[in-house]
Amino acid sequence: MEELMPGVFLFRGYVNEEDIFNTIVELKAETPFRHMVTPGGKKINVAGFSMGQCGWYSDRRGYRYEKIDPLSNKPWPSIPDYLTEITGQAAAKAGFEDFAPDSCFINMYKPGVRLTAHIDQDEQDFSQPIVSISVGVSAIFQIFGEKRGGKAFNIRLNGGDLLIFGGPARRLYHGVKKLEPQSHPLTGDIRYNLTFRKAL
Ligand code: MD6
Ligand code: FE
Repeated sequence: MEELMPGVFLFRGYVNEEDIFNTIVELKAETPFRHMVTPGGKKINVAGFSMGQCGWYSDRRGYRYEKIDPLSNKPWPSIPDYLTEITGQAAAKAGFEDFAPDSCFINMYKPGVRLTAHIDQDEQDFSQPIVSISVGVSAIFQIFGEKRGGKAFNIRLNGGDLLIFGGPARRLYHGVKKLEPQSHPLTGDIRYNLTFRKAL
């Protein structure tokens, strides 16, 4: 574990990508990746869906956590126990003792897709970190600071890496640079990122 800046902890090659890739393949058959829209009506370029007791959702009505998937009218699939364990253990090593995620958002990136700078602030308790796991091709994760622009702190996230974003970093602007075309033995040219949260 490396602390890259206060509240940002990187665990290189911490997870088994194959297990997580298999989980994603199972889940996406039931709960498809979808492009949501912002409250302003813009299509979000990164496709995603959730697991857990609630899922992050965005449409014309705003950003929020939904207990029922508005697309299927069914609850989100549950978070597999092995992922609750891995993320809880890593969080504890970084000093977040009682992290128990109730939601995980799964993002899918194709080449050319980027995630614009944002703050994750739809959760109830900002003393709880977000734990991120990357699978597939690598991407550059950028941390900007308290404002959207300016010079970023760049972190290359590879498949298998786990990142903790908490404490003083929890509400900093961050994003993901445009995905470069690359090839990965499990995922082809795709990157997945899973962000585990305590939302409620
Ligand atoms: C991604 N991650 O890595 C997007 N947010 O694809 C995030 O937006 C993120 O990695 C909060 C905390 C950790 C993250
Ligand atoms: Fe985020």
